[in-house]
Amino acid sequence: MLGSSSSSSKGGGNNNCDYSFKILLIGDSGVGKSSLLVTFISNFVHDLSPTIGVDFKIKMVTIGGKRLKLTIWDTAGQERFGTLTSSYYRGAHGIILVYDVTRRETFTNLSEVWAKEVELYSTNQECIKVLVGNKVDRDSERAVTQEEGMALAQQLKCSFLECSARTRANVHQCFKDLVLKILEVPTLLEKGSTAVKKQILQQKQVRKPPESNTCCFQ
Ligand SMILES: Nc1nc2c(ncn2[C@@H]2O[C@H](COP(=O)(O)OP(=O)(O)OP(=O)(O)O)[C@@H](O)[C@H]2O)c(=O)[nH]1
Ligand SMILES: [Mg+2]
Repeated sequence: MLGSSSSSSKGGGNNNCDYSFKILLIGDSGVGKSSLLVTFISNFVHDLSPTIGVDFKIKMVTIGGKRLKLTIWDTAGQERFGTLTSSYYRGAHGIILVYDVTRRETFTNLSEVWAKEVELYSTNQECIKVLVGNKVDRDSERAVTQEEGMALAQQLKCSFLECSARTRANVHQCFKDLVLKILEVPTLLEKGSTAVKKQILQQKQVRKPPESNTCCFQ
């Protein structure tokens, strides 16, 4: 179960956690990526302006006795950011692919644009993906059925959830499912382990040649 959690915005080191996971939100502009993030971080629902560039927020959660630091990256759906694209995806442990259930093109773009980008740039082969249909509170305007969402999730080999950042329905569930799945994958766990990262850092420091004052122009 997703235990007691506290949230903070930018910053925060890795010292107080067992694992540090990088999670990405992707999808077309206006599907509700930033709204989902704000709802998850602060339970606060309000109208947001389109994201400019890339933003991230940090949330600390305790799950199964492990302290986790989630760094959740949010990017503007309307602009591509060229050379930055690969660094956005690099090292991600989990990716949330979001579409708007009332706008069909946001659903087709997930398979035609976003999923291809994930394949191209994702560096963790076993990275966990969740497909999320947002804005289910506007059910009368629905343009994508739940069955279609489930079929795409099967095709993309990921889990599927419908939610609403407006009513908060299923928002926590979506992040919780993702984190629980990440915790089941040993290679992702190892990559997210702060203890392993500290060890690697220490080994690097040991290997560093001692500083010398002697002149080498001899
Ligand atoms: N009715 C409803 N409106 C929502 C929901 N989620 C987001 N919105 C609204 O949809 C609009 C776009 O939401 P954002 O969170 O800014 O969308 P985004 O995906 O971050 O967009 P970009 O930053 O441009 O990529 C805002 O007016 C939100 O208030 C939802 O679940 N239901
Ligand atoms: Mg946004």
